[in-house]
Parts: sequence; C-alpha cells; structure tokens
Amino acid sequence: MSSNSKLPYTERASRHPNPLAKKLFQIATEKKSNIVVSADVTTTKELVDLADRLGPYIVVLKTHIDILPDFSSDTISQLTTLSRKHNFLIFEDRKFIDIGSTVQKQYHGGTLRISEWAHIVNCSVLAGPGIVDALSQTVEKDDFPYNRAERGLLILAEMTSKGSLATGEYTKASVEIARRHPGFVLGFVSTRALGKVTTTGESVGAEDEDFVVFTTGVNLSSKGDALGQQYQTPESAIGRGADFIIAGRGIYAAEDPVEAAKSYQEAGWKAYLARVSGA
Ligand code: 5BU
Repeated sequence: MSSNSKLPYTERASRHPNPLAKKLFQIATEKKSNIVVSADVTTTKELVDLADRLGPYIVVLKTHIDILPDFSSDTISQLTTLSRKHNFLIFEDRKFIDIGSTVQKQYHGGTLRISEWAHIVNCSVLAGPGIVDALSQTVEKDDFPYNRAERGLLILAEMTSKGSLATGEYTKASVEIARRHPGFVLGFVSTRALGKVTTTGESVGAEDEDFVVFTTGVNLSSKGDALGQQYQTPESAIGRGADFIIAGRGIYAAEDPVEAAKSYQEAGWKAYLARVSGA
C-alpha cells in the first residue's frame, strides 16, 4: 500500500497539488462516502433517474455514454445539472486507446462531446505516452472552453477481468507516465495503490506524489460474472489501497438501488476509517 493511503482524505485534500483530486477528497469528506456508481444502464431516463436517486450517496457517477442509444444534448444537460445539485463528479469510462491525434478528436468534440461534461476520463497507455500528452494538451490549450481545473485523467494501470494483460511492465510504465503529468493525471484505475513506496517495489516518486486510486470490480454479494469479471468487497479493495470504489450491478441492479448504495457507502466508509486509524 502507498504511504498516502494511511492519510485521511482531509489531509490529502489540503496538500494535494491537483485541484480535481482536492475536490474529490473534499466531496468524499463532506458526504462521508468513497463510492463511485457505475451507472451502466441503457436509456437516458434510467441514467438520469439513477443519478438523481443515488446522487446524495456518491462521490462520482461513472458512465459509459456510448451505451445510450438515445444520447443527446439533453442527456448532457440533465447529468450536469444533477452533478451540481448533488455535488458529484462525472467520470466517463471511455478508455481511450489510440494515437494522440485520434484521441484528441474522440475526447474534444465528436458525437459525444466528452470534454464538455466529463470531469474525469481514463486511458490505456498501451500505445505509449503520447496518448497522455495528447489529452493533456487538449485541456491546456488557450482556447479550451471548459474549466480545466475540473478536468483530469486516470490511467488504466490494471484491469479486473480474468486473464488481464495489464500487468507487470505495462503497470510500471503507467506509473512512470503518470509522473510526467501531475497537473492532469489524478492517478489510476487499478486494483491496488501504485506509486510512491509500494509493497511491490515500484520506484519511489516525488515527496508530494499522491496518486488517487479507483478500483472497479467491487461487489458485496457476488464473486464474479460469466464473462470474466472478478469481484472483491469494499473492505478488501480499500485494504489494498483503493481510495474510491466503483460498483455497478451490485448497486444499480439491486432490488432497491438506494438501499444498496447506502450499504456500499457504509461499508466503504468503515473500511476507510479502519485504514486511516491503522486498525
Ligand atoms: P460491475 O457491474 O460492477 O461489474 O461494473 C463494473 C464497471 O467497471 C463496468 O462499467 C466496467 O466497464 C468497469 N470496469 C471494470 O469492471 N473493470 C476494469 O478493470 C475497468 C473498468 Br478499467
């Protein structure tokens, strides 16, 4: 686990150099939540309804906007309004993975207009460091029309699916590339803390390095699905260094998604408190 994992979110918020990471930790503290809901429903109405009902309990709403056949400007405006109403950030799990020039067009403009409404996006570094340069340059351009302090990137350093090839040298390279972009890269989607001093012995980063870790594949009642997904509990994910835990079907497919969100919130917060108290 990284040495930062033991620090309370308030402390990480106050010393973090990245404004969006600061905001994440502030929202988490205010709401006593480290929950990200993966809202993988397939109509705008269901997505908006879920965002409104679960908004009070979550820090981030994670979307796969390209699974909505009825996506339109209305989807964007309703999500943006709810993000302000309930104080959560929006993470589009787009997993950019192409040459820099292409991802710039996929991120900024295009059909989905991701840079307009997604505070957080993610990418794989399979194609090398240029993808991160490309996305960060888009945001840093003088004519970028949105608030660049509210735009950030997570590098997909590991995946939860069975047989994932995002391991070893790939994961190490993810950490090295992240270090080159402290203003834009928030951290990782990974199954454990990465960077600084870790139990797996990656190189030691700068003194103030504090990558934020998002962990997917969290479920309180299932071990996996028939298509290779592998689950762990909130307690286990947070014990391995997750700062924010991402749950999809465990919440939105539950009989009562609001009650489920509250259970995940409680379990996630309890595990976080145990971690920072050293228990
Ligand atoms: P689930 O219903 O909790 O299994 O949904 C998991 C979500 O997280 C889903 O949107 C996936 O696309 C996403 N995901 C994942 O499951 N595993 C990964 O390694 C990454 C993303 Br990266």
